[in-house]
Order: sequence, then C-alpha cells, then structure tokens
Amino acid sequence: MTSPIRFELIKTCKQTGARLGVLHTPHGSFETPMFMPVGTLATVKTLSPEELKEMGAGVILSNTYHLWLRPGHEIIKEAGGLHSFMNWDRGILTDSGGFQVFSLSDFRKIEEEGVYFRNHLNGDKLFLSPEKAIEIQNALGSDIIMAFDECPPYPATYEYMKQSVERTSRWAERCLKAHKRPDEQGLFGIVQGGEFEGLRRQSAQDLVSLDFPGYAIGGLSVGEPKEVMNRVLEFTTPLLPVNKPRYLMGVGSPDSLIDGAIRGIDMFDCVLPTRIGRNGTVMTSQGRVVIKNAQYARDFSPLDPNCDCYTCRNYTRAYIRHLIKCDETFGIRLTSYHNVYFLIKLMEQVRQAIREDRLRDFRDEFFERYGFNKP
Ligand code: PRF
Ligand code: ZN
Repeated sequence: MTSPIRFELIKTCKQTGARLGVLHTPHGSFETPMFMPVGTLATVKTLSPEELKEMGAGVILSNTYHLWLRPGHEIIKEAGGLHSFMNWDRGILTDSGGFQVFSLSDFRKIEEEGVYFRNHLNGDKLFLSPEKAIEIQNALGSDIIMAFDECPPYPATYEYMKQSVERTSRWAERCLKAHKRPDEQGLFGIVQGGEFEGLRRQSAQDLVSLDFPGYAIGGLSVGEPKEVMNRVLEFTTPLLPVNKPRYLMGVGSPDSLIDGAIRGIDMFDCVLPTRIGRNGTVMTSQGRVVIKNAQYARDFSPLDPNCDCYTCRNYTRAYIRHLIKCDETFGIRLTSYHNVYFLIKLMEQVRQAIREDRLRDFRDEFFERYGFNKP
C-alpha cells in the first residue's frame, strides 16, 4: 500500500542544508518549507477559505480535541468530512489532541491506556487514548493525522522524559494499529525527548522503525530558550529519513521559521499570526508593530511598506488602529490577514533563497531588518 502523503525532495541549499520540497496530499501538492495557518475550530479565525487560498495557503491545521467536543466528530463525518464541512479543498492536518489536553486542562491523569482529564468548557470527565484520537481523526478525514503523544512541560527530568518517550512510542504503535484509513490519510509519528539527545535519538529510532509517512518534532517551543530549540533540531533532524517530511509543531515566529528551515524542517504551524493579530500586533519586514500605540494615530502609511497584501494595499495604520481600539471586527480581520500573509510570503522567500543557495544571506539580512540582531 502506498501512502497518500508523499514528500518529494527537490534540492538542498548549499549555504545551509535547508530543503526545498513538494508535499503531495490527496488535496493537492504544496511546496515546502511551508507555514500552515491554524484553524482550531474548523476556521482560521476571521479568515475565509477563499482569502486563505488567495494568500497561497496550502495546508491548514485543525484540532481533534476541540472538534471532538464541538460540534462532535460524528456531525463532521455526516457532513462528508472536515473538508466539505468547512468548505476547504486544500490540505488539512489535524493534531491528535494530546498536546491540547496537556495545555488546556488543569486536572489530568496519564495512564498507559490514555489520559483522563476534564473538559475545559464544562468540567466533565473525559478520556482520550491513542485509539480514540485516531477514531476521531478518521472521522474528520484530514489528509494528515497525528499520533497521540505526550508533550511534557519544560523543564522535565531525564527520568520523567525517558518514561514519557517510551510511552509515546508504545502509543504510536497503537495509533498505527487503530488507523482505519491508511490509504486516504497519512499518519505522522511525533518525536519527543525534550532537550536530551539520547532520548531524542531513542524516540526517533522507535518511530522510524514503525515507518510513518512523515515525522513531527514535538516538545519544542514549550518555554525553552531559542538556542535549546536550535540545538535539539540540529541533532534530531539528521535522525529522520531524508525522503519523508519533517514537521516542527507549534512554531511560527519568523526567526524560528527561518532557523528551523536551516535545520531541515519542512512544515510549521502556529496560532501566532492570528493570535497576535487579534490583540493588534503585526509582523512587518521591520519587526513587530503594536498598532494600538499612540505613535500610529496619524500614521497614514500601510502596516508594512514592503507588503502587497489586501490589508496593506487598502488600509492605513491609523485606520486599523482606530478599528482595533474600538473593538471593531474588521480591524482584527485586517491584522490577521496581513500576519498570515506575512508568514506565507516569508516561506516563499525562504524557498526562493534555497533555490538560489543563499538562505544564510537571506537569514542575516532578514534578522538585521527585523531587529533580531539588536542588543
Ligand atoms: N505534540 C502535539 N502537538 C503539539 C506539540 C507536541 O509536542 C507542540 C509542541 N510545540 C505543539 N503542538 N501533539
Ligand atoms: Zn500586509
């Protein structure tokens, strides 16, 4: 049986080793490295599918846990699956729910069988297991589904992390067994192990021996310093097969996208562009702008002078500031649109730089302009 998810490596950047590739899915083929906007509740907050397509989004991410609670995976299955339910005909990746359970629920009990926890909406007792997470994702019909893993908090002790990695490997095997639609949906394994090189190696070896069509690196961007994330990526990506896609979960700041690509990552997702957009922060080629600040009250220039998105072609900082300060919905639509566009275009520039073997130069120029190099 061939996997419905295939990764085609086009070339690697001579300056950095970053990979240019194509991710083939049942809903289209998309160039990598790519950024996947997050639509937790079957909507990328404030943006329509048409707008996402116009920006060039290929794959979006949604969440098993949230859709299980509301409206329920049965209803989405009845609608013909998540693609038809939300009117999105490109790629969808669903996260397994493990991470959301750990981040949203205060009460939780991890056992070999699965995780007991409380519904973050009404406090009901719930249970999620590898089998249940796969059953829900099979019903949703997403192109890429994720194994049910444990993402321990940072920092965790070596002893705890070792137990957790071993359990995550056993859970990964159970996910494979439970997967009912392997010819329609690609199941990715998730490498854990925190900052420990030996545990990352153990986790990667366990999962690679199970032969998933793609691998995620989890347990990063959970509070560790940036240098730790970069170091973990440096020793983890070489442990993964070159002909399979690599997905760094929950990472979406512009500097981390570039630094991740340089370390061999192909896919990223993050709520960052829509989350900060909703509180009025935008990413620009010159760094972050907090649009509510008084200095923008009479600024009739676009959010980013170097951006050609719908927002920047038509609206000024002063106008967007006014809308956001008055809690007008249109304001957060405009900032969300710009921020998602910014990251999608950033990845286009990263791919072009890989094509031309100059990603190191691109990185240095981008960091300089964005202000990451400032003391
Ligand atoms: N596991 C899963 N989803 C995730 C993570 C993880 O470790 C992270 C960590 N940054 C984000 N989303 N299943
Ligand atoms: Zn813009």
